[in-house]
Amino acid sequence: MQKADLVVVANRLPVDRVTEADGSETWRRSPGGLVTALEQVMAKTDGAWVGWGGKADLEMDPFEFDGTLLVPVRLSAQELHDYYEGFSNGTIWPLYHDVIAAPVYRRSWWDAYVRVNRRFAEAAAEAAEHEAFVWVQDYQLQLVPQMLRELRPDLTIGYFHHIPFPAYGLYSQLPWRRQVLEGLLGADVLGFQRVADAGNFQRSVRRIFRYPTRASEIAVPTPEGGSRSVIAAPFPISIDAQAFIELSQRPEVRARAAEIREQLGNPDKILLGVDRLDYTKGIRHRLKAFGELLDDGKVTVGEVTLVQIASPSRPGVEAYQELRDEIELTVGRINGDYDTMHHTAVRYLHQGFPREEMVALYLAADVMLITALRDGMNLVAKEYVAVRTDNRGVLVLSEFAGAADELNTALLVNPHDIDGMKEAILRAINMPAAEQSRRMRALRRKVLENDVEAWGQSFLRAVDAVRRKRATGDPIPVDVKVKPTLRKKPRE
Ligand code: GDG
Repeated sequence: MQKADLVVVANRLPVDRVTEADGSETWRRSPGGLVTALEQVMAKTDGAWVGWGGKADLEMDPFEFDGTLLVPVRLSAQELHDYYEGFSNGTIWPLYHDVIAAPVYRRSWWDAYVRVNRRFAEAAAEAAEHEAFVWVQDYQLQLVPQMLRELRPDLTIGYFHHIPFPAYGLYSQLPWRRQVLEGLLGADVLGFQRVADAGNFQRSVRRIFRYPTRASEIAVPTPEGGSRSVIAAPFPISIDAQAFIELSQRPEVRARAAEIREQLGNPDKILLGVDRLDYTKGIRHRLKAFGELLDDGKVTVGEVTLVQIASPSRPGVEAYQELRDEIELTVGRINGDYDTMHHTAVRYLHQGFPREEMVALYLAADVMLITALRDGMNLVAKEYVAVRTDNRGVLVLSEFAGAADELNTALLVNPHDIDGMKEAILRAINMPAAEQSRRMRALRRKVLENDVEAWGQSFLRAVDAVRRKRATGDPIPVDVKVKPTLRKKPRE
């Protein structure tokens, strides 16, 4: 097999298997944010991507796609149940999102997680050139860094954590808390979304292992009796802002935005929510606030419509099935009480859409509602801001989304405070154009400056610094050690 200088390891390959009209099966680039985020990094070098192909028991040799070597990892249906739906999405996801839902601790899930992580590590070890850089992505693969280091000590290893890292008081619930930290500490650079996530991680390392830390540098003992520098720092992820702007300028997308308004019966104000159907996103809290505003007569159907896109997610996990039922019951009640023949209170769509349609929705929406109870970053917030080139529109943003650290001129809300959220929604609906513009300008500046390319570059700069230190003993520069990309103070 050909070897790569840069290997990305992620739960999923960046492609989806699709059936053509003639019945044949091919691959198509998947629309996900991670794909676009890493595309630019991959384009510059001989890259390989290790991941699951999206179908149980798919046994396939590595193959080339758009200049990248794709290395499929085989997972059985049972492994998907235990490693993916079980340990990743039934244990780690709720625990790391501050136990919004109760995490389930099951030893058979953990065993599968270890086994599958080893398989990913072995595939990455196989694909990597001598002294290559391997970039592991996210919570499904927390053990891969250390497993990989044992297999291939010559590699430089990065890990990016897309979701929050919880405070020690919660993290310590995890029966395998030592093993998971050991797994992560196999990396040279650990990237988190927020200052607070990197801080929580470091505190867990100090509490459990007592390893010394200085700014973002952790001294991890080596088997030889020395120590190794690991950087654990915030690198807030972003979007390809220019690509979103470009889409938003297309005449057909703009025409579609106007058509959406028309089809909704030309309400004065359109509120929009776009989320994977997930209990972390605060969809129920948002509906509660909106429903009460209708009850109070503060908003009227026909004048205001809420469009809620809830893209289908993790249908095999029980908590998601229950959430879907609850949301659909609530939407049904609100609409039953308030709809007219001409207008709906909530236009709810449990569907996925092409990116063009998403951008048209962002353009059509006067107010974007992001009310996550906990969210690593929330790219939807950044996408909405990027396409508002006329500086109009209002972003209502939960302070519990990582994006709030940067996008602090949004209307920040605590989604648990329903009255506060109602006030913010009313304020957004009635905000004068000059204030919209002032806030949106500041938001757009942040998103355009800190785009996904800047994110990738700042991570790779930290990787280079660790490499240099290893090769020449040069100390890690201060700008890498201390909050590499965020300029403002942390908000705990
Ligand atoms: C995780 C973390 C972190 C959604 N529905 C459709 C669609 N989307 C796109 C959005 C956006 C992406 O999916 C969702 O990203 P988010 O960041 O909002 O949320 P998660 O999926 O939970 O992502 C999160 C992220 O990783 C990155 O690190 O920010 O905190 O939870 O790009 O536009 N795209 C299309 N159709 C849909 O129906 N085309």
